[in-house]
Amino acid sequence: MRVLLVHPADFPDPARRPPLLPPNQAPPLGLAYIAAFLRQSGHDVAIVDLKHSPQDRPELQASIAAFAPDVLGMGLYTVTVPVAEEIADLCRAAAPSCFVVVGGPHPAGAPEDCARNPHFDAAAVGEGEVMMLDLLVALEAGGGADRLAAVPGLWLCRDPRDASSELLKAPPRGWIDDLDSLPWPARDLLPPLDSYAMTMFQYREWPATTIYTSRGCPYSCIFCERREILGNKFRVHGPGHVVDEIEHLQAEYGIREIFFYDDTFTLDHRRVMQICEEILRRGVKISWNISTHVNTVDRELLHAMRKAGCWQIAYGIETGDPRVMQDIMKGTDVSTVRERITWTTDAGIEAKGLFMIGHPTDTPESIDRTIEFARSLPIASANFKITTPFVGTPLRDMAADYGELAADDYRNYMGDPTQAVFVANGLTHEYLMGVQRRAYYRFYSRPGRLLRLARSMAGGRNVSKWVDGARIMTRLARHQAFGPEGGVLPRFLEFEH
Ligand code: B12
Ligand code: SF4
Repeated sequence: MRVLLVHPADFPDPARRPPLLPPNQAPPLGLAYIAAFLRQSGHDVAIVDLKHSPQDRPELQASIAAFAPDVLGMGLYTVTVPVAEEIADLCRAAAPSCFVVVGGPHPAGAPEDCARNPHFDAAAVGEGEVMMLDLLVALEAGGGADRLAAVPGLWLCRDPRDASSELLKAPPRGWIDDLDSLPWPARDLLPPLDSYAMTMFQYREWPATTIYTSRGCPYSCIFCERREILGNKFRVHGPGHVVDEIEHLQAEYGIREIFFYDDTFTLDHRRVMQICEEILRRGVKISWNISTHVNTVDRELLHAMRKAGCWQIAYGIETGDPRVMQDIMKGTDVSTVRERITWTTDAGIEAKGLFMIGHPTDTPESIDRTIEFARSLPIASANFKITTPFVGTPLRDMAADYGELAADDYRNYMGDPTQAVFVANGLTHEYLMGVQRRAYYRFYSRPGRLLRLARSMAGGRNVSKWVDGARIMTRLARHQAFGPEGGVLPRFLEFEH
């Protein structure tokens, strides 16, 4: 069958001001994994990454018509639901018999919402590789609501265009245990990897790209949707497979830096030690950085990681207030955070702090504590996100009891303080906007940190990073002087992940 996988993003809007920074793009690895798996079974697959390569409506409709897909699969975020509805309609106009299925973060948290959406034929809950293959087999056998509803993980309405018709829920799909049985993501179906913009804080060497070496997270942070998306059972690619993938990326794409996008890369200490040993044993020269939870690192591991090329760890810290830390069930405490970050910098690795503002039990005082805690830590960089209650999270269920939840417009799920979806009792939109700016100014007002920021912009041996840095500084200066918002530093520093 002919399968078109689309990573939706807003259509180009000439009236909208270009962002200060190119948005973090990062290849859609989930779609690339699905594509590789389907291709292995003989299906004809293409990927359109609209986040990377925007197309306007007529252009997209023409490319869909040219490919003539039997199935359109889209990976949906909450914020991309409205545009995905438009894409589904364009697809029907171009290829009327095409079956439209949506999967990824939003359907994982809100399966009924997506299954009842008359723009889509079905919603997929869980990992897409085997599920899509099962779906293609069911469609090849003639489709029909009952046959499709036997595909584990699939939700649909008996009449897909009638939201009030019977909702059919297939049994849940189990998680893929043996990740090494999956082929590498079909990066060859994506635009060239070195044309993907990453934020300059995510790499030291260029070209850089992302790898996902584990799935699932056993922690229970109330704001996080990861468990709905990939489960709470931690599953991994083996060390040999990970280093093979690094070597493959070096050989095929000239990659010199890897960002391990795993949620908790260091959860399995032994595996990470083995990855480091394998990198050294094979003499692989690669610069890399990761994200993880503070509890999962120790001194030995950090030293081994440094030796194998790791230069930065982004830690989800979320708050500096001990009470809020408990309320959000982060599974750690502020003294452990400080200890592990000190160990990290002692090992010669830079630490980055990921914080959130506007937790349900946040107050102006607890937010001040977060800002001061961030300032006091030996971290080189930080970001301060506005808390967003995604559907499917415990936070979403409790949000209305703790503040004002304006949840209806999915376009607002960008974490932008001007359109905050959730404002905790005692806070306001204006306060959130002001305090986020203050957080950035306070954090970066230390000369050492400003210097580090300037160093990030300077590219070392990377000419493209120098060019980017210069362009951004020019834009910053222009906006700072003439822009309507005044302080644009926060917007500039609010990298995406
Ligand atoms: C990498 C990443 C990005 C990248 C790449 C996006 C991509 N599509 O891969 C970039 C930087 C572009 C990005 C941007 C944003 N992101 Co992001 N991102 C992630 C991150 C860290 C990892 C995703 C990943 O690669 N996973 C690994 C692969 C293997 O898994 P997967 O993508 O989930 O895919 C599997 C299944 O979900 C499923 N599946 C996925 N798609 C489909 C489609 C079909 C048809 C089927 C059947 C199955 C299926 O099968 C796949 C393989 O098993 C996640 C966190 C997380 N762990 O999920 C956040 C996350 C997905 N992002 C999030 C958000 C909010 C955003 C932004 C809105 C941030 C912002 N403020 O700008 C933007 C919006 C993007 C846009 N399109 O406009 C949220 C989404 C929550 C939600 N419900 O909306 C997450 C969950 C982080 C969070 N806050 O908790 N992101
Ligand atoms: S540790 Fe990270 S990935 Fe795991 S539940 Fe918490 S925020 Fe989500």
